[in-house]
Amino acid sequence: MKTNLIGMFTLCVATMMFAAIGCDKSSSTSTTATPTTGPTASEGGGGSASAGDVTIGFLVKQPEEPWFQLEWKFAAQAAKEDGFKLITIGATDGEKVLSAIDNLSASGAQGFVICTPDVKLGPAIVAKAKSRGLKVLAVDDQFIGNDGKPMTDVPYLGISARKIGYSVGEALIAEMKKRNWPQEETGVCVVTFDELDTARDRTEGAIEAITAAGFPKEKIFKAPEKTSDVQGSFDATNILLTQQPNVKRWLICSMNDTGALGAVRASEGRGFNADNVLAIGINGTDCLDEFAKPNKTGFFASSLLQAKEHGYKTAHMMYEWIKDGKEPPKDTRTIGVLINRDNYQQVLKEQGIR
Ligand code: FCA
Repeated sequence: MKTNLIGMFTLCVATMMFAAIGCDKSSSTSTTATPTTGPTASEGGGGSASAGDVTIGFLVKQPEEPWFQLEWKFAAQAAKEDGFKLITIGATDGEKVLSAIDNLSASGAQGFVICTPDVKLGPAIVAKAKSRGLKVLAVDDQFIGNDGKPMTDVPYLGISARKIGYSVGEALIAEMKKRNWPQEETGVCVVTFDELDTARDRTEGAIEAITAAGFPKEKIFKAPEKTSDVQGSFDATNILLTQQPNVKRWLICSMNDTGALGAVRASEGRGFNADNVLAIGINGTDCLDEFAKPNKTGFFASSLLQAKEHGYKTAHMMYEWIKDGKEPPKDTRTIGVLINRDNYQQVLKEQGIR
C-alpha cells in the first residue's frame, strides 16, 4: 500500500514546502514523486492535540504553472501553523483526480481543496468524495453541475473575475493613451479560453472596459487558445498575427499571465517588441521574470491576485471544517492589484510573497 501511495502521489510535506518553493517545483513535474521527508516532519508545529490527526489534500490542475506552486506554498504555511498534514497532488485529468481522491482516503485524509482540471467533473468529484467521506472545497475554478450551472452548494473561493478583467482593460487603454499610440494603428489581442467561466468573465470584463473607453469593436480580436498554457496562447496568437498583418501596435490581455506570456512571445517572433506591444496579465506570477529582465519586454503589467487567500485560507478553512465542523462560506471572492516593473518588488514584499 505504502509503495503504491508513494507511486501515485506527488507528496510534498508541509514543513519542507514551507521552507522552500523548490519542493513544489519538483512535485509539479511528476506524478511519481517521492516524499521529501519522514512522517513526523510532515506534521507542522503548533495547533491543538488532535490537529496532527488532520490530513488535507491540495489538488491542482496545472502543477507546472507558477500560480499553483504559489498556492501550494501558502497551503504549506497553513499546514505548518495549524499543525495538519498536507498532501499536494498535481491532478491533470479526470482519471488522476478520481484516483487521487481514493488515495487520499487511503492515507487518512478527511478533506481536500481542488482546482479541477475540468469544471464539468464537479458532480463526479463530489460523488467520489462523498463515497469516501471526504470534504471538498473548490478553489479558482468553480464546479459546473449536470445542469450546466455553477455548483453553488460546494464551498468555493475564486476571484472577482469580471471586475479584475475590467481593470486590466482600463489599464491597457490608460497606458496606450499615455504613450500616445494612434488608435488607428492599434489592435487588441484577447487570448480567450471561453470553456472556463472564470476565464471568460475575465476577458469579457477586459473587452467591456476597452469598448467603454471608445475603442472600436472591430479592432478587438479574439485568439482562442486550445490549452490554457504558454504554448496554447502562443499558437492562438500566431494565427491572429498572420490574419492581421496591418496592425502596427498590439494591446494584449488574457485570462492569466501564462496566456499573456505566450502572446508576447508570439509577437516577438513577428518582430514586435516593448515599443509596440503592451500586455497585461492576471496572477502576478509569470510576469515576474519578465519584469526582472534588464531590457523591457512587451509584458507591461499584471493584476496580482491574492495567492495567500487561495492557498493558505482555503487550506485553513478546510482544517477548521474538519476539526471544528465550521463549514466554509459557499462563495468567497478575491481581488487583484496592478503591478509593473516600477512597483512589483514593493507590493510583493507587502503581500509576503517575496
Ligand atoms: C484559474 C487560472 C489560474 C489562476 C486561477 C486564479 O485557475 O487557470 O491561472 O488565474 O484561476
